[in-house]
Amino acid sequence: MTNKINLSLDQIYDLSFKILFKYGVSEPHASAIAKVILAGERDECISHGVYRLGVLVHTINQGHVSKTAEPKMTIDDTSIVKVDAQYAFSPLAFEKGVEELARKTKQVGIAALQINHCYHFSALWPEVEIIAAHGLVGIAMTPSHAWVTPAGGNYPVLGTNPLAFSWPREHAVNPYVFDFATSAIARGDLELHDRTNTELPDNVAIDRDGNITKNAKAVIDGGSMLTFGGYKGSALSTMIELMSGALLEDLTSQESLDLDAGKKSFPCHGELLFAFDPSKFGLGNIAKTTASAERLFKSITDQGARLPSQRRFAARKRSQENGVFISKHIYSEIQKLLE
Ligand code: NDP
Ligand code: PYC
Repeated sequence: MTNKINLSLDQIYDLSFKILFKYGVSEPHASAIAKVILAGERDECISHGVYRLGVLVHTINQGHVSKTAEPKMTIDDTSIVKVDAQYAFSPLAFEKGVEELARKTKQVGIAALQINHCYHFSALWPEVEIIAAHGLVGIAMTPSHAWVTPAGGNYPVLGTNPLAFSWPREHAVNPYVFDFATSAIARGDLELHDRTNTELPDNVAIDRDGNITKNAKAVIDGGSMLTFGGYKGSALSTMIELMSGALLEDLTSQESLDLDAGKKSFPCHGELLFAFDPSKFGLGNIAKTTASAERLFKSITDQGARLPSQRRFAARKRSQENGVFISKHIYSEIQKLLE
């Protein structure tokens, strides 16, 4: 652990907040973003923890993102809650809309939260976990930048487009949650491979000539990423472009990358979330639903397989007890942001 530095969770939050505030981000935005960064670092999702602060500051310095705009929520008699982030970062827009999403869902059984015009940098599991904490099933999706070539194609048009799902469980058991990029590797992880000069896994990306490569730099310099599961990941990713891009009258990953115009800022687009109230589905016997779900989870874990997020929840417990261990290299880069 000599190349690591140990920080408490409060220190991670304070450091993130301080940096964002120094660069002019308003208190409510800095607080909402710092919470998300803290969650990433705490759960050992390194590509979406404090490492993100450098790109956040870079994005701020490009001058397009709003550091202060307050999200505007529109509530009408449909089951769709709309929040316009007004070209600020996404976490505050989510915070603004999620309570209303939960209220509508409990009223009518199913509702959606549409977020428009947000700069998006975060993992989606913190959001679907909040939906699960309301006792609701959650789904979230968002485009990103067009770094990913569709299966069978030869140039990138899709984003790394994450898809997240949560299922609430009773008796203080953590919810069932998965959250993954529909690319074979998340961009954040690819960037970390580039920084640490380590090889990419097999079959996740191609170089500018279309050859499979393990060299992250060759991907960043004119190559592209692949979807997971070939044409299946490609179709899921396309669905996410349609549902959280076109359907919301917001940008697709291609349009987001065009807007970026080579500045290497975070993507700017929309996000779509759904919530379902389990007590309003089925035939009126929620105990049957719960028992059925628990039987399924047990039949998975009984054979030695793990549930998604199990690693994350174990990491969370460790971090809550011992704080987090950050690479000294990343820590010193973050400290420079305060100079
Ligand atoms: P991973 O491949 O690391 O993990 C995907 C999911 O699978 C997690 O829920 C993980 O749980 C689970 N999992 C991993 N291994 C196993 C296993 N052996 N058995 C069962 N479940 C398993 O995620 P990605 O690298 O694809 O994505 C990382 C993050 O990047 C995501 O949080 C995503 O939201 C974010 N992202 C954000 C984007 C954006 O535009 N905002 C774009 C793309 C990605 P566990 O965590 O416990 O390992
Ligand atoms: O890791 O692919 C990624 C990503 C894109 C935007 C935020 N994270």
